[in-house]
Amino acid sequence: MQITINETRLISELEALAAISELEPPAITRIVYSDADRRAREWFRGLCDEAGLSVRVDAIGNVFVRWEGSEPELAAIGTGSHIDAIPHAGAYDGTVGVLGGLEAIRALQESGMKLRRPIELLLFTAEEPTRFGIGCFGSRLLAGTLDSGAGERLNDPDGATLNELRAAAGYKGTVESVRLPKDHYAGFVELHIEQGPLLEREGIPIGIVTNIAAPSGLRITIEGEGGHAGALLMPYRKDAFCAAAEIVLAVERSAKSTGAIDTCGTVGKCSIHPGAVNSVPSRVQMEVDVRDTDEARRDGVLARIREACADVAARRGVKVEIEVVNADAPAESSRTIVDAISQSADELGLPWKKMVSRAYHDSLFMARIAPMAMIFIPCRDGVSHRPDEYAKPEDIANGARVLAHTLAKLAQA
Ligand code: HGY
Ligand code: MN
Ligand code: MN
Repeated sequence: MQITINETRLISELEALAAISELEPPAITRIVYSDADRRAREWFRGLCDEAGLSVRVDAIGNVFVRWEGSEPELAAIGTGSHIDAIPHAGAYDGTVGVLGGLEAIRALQESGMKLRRPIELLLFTAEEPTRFGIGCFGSRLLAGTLDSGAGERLNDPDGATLNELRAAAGYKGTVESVRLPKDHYAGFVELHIEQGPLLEREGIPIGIVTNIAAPSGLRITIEGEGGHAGALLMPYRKDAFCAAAEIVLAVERSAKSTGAIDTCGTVGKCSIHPGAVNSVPSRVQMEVDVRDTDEARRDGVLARIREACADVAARRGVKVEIEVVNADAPAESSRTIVDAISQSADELGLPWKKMVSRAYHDSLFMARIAPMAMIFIPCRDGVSHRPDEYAKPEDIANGARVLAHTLAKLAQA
């Protein structure tokens, strides 16, 4: 049976979704539980209703779009990704996996195929860490790797808790009810842009992810002593931002010190108190992102950052507090699913290569409860998390084709 992806429909839907943003296109901002997030989800729900698919929404907003199989009691095959976007991001991170997944299911429906297993498309709530400081809390709660106390413990920069914000967005039920049983999915496949330059550089249209790197996040608070920028003389200062500057460089130095290309360290967020040009900074809060394909090597970097913080605190007479926001294990893809993807790409005459994902994805947590693998497509210059993020229509359509064939294989197994 012929599985036909409707490229025009898929691209026009990606463009329509890109227009639902807090910012003027091409910049996309779509933060979880924001008005743009709500409008995007309503729009997406309309597409699922048009396709005659059943939709379930859980207590934190994860959306499950189900196409029943001929044996509905069998564990489903899952696919999906996210539509939330960090500030000033692009139109393809996550959305290609959600709308590409919907297109794959519609193509399978239209092919007349009858598959044994149900197929479930997930729209995960909050893959990005923007609002609550931790990425993937939707898939973490589904997989049971985040305890349900997170409902009260996680709060946004304004102090609103996850429970308050999910209730305000209309999601009912307990956070405990989000967790899926371990055997809910027989397999999970996510389609995503590479967010790196390799596929485009090598002219290969399909990447098959064999490993997802181990992410970690730290929140570092530095308490010094503030004062007047003119009257507090240099020898008597405990400048929190100067201490922070040394720690930022220590993060970079620690990441580079492993000598491995897979080790990364970034300080992407920093706030200074009181934040006046003529006032010595008394408090700084920073968020640190450290990741590596090798968990032990990543933990070595975290240990060196802790040592550097203790040294800066002693030398500068400031207090440094470190909170570990997350320190997750890496994930290995399932050989069965990797083979199903490579066979599908071969059937379609599409060259492919196996590769590591240095970005984390909801698949990292779905791997805790199901055999998992990911399909990557090229993105221009490897750019992502920027308004000029771009993927070519034929690459997007090819990704959806490989996904549709892979889902069909797995749903017949
Ligand atoms: O940060 C990441 O790796 C993902 O894009 N949220
Ligand atoms: Mn992202
Ligand atoms: Mn993503």
